[in-house]
Amino acid sequence: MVRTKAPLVGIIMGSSSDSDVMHGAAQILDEFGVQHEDQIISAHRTPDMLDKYARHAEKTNLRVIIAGAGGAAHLPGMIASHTYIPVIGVPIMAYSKIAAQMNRAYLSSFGGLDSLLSMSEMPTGSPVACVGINKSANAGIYALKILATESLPLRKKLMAHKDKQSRAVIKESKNMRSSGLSKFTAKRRNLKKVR
Ligand code: RP5
Repeated sequence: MVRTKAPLVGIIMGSSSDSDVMHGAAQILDEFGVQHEDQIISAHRTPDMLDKYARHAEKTNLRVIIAGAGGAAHLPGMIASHTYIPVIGVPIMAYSKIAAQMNRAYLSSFGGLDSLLSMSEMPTGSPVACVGINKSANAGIYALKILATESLPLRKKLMAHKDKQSRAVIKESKNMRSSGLSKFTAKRRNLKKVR
């Protein structure tokens, strides 16, 4: 475990409804023992908080900010325009359980593409590194990679993580080869049902 005392990563999101998706970033950082500070900051509902958060992030020496938002998703770009700290954006396919229960539209009209473009198409000057739609775990891994440029223990842990991924695929491939695709698929479906 690579335990850090102060938070190195800031995780922010536009709404509490983003938390289920953004949890993926926290999980991977927790797995690596990297502290993170999590907050809800809305670019359009709490615009005054953007600058304050950027100042706070610089003062507390956060190294990376992971910002998730759905819809027009200004949050990552606006935070990036307020600070030198690298920002990784997570486009969110907005999902509101409450709206769904009330039979109201609960998905963004463009299925997250609106948010992805809001982040990846930042005009020159305030870039946001953007992961795929709802791919918050990738944002976490990318943050770890940034941190690993200054931390040997973290670098070693990331390499071990990659090795683990490779071994898992090799094991699955061996199983598929020996059982054949039909049996392999049936077994996999059963496992899913048990889970
Ligand atoms: C964005 O609008 C948030 O990031 C969220 O993804 C989306 C919907 O927000 P709620 O209406 O669920 O608060 O600002």
